[in-house]
Amino acid sequence: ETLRVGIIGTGVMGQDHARNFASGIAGGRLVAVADVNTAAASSLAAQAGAEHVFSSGEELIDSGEVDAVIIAAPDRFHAGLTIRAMERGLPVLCEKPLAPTADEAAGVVHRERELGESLVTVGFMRRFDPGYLALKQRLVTGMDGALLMSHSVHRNVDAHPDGTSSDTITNSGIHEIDTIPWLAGSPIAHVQWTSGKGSSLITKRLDPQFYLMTDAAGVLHTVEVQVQAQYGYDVRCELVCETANVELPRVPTLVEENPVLVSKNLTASSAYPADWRPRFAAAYRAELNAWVQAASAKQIPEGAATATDALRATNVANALVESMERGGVQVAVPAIEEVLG
Ligand code: ISE
Repeated sequence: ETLRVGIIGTGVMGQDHARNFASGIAGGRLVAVADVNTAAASSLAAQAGAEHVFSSGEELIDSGEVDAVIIAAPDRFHAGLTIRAMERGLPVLCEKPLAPTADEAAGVVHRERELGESLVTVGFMRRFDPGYLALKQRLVTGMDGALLMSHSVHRNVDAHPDGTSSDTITNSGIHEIDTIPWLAGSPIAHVQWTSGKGSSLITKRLDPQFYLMTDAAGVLHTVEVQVQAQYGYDVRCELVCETANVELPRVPTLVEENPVLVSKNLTASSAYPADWRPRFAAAYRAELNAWVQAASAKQIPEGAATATDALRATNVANALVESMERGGVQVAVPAIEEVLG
């Protein structure tokens, strides 16, 4: 039986998931789209062949027309919509982050525990990226000795215009914050935020930012996040192990539309993607396929981020925000049991 899916939100990610459904996802069909901007919802629904249009996420969730929901509304609506879908017994794929604050994310985990059913998958798609998966598989074998350090770089072409310095952490850096402990197999225990000279091209946030994070095993992880890098979408990750150094290939070679390096006129060149969609296209497709399969059985895909994983990530992100607000002091990450109260 085909899973009837509804998408809430018609921004970049709502559109991207709809496009993936239109190109065929086994076992699932997009049947409904919701957005307060009903014109945008109607036009996406028409493009994707979805028959129902709603002017709010709540109406879509309550409609009885969907078996499962993708939440791609702005971050501040994620937790409330997720709880509503859970209460209706609908499996959810909520875009990251589950919430900008650990308190809101904890609210979702509380409700999930009360309801006694885990129906929430959080869209940390890097967990489905072939490159990150290969890093993880290699670490698990132990063939390179112990992990000693990791270095990550996360650069966007330009930032969401209204974003703040905290949003850089809770919306962008949150990817590394989720991926690093997933790779290392150890939770982040201490964090420290720092920055130096900022770009004059962006006024609302400090950019770039730099994070030092230590996991429970004492491994040091460095993260640079720059949301106004201009030159291209660029995500790097390097693992420093005892007997080897393992890293993701540089981005241009991974862009599906332009997988070659061209040398011409005394110049070597290759295209960077303008944003995350081409870079993580394979990850998004794999994530959606796995989620549709799992949601049909009211499950969460193996390896995907659960609500508790997402709470853990937001909890670390909030500790980084605290470090930033306190002038870059080191902050101990509170245990999530503490946050859950
Ligand atoms: C965006 O929401 C994403 O999730 C992208 O992967 C990330 O690179 C970007 O910084 C975020 O704003």
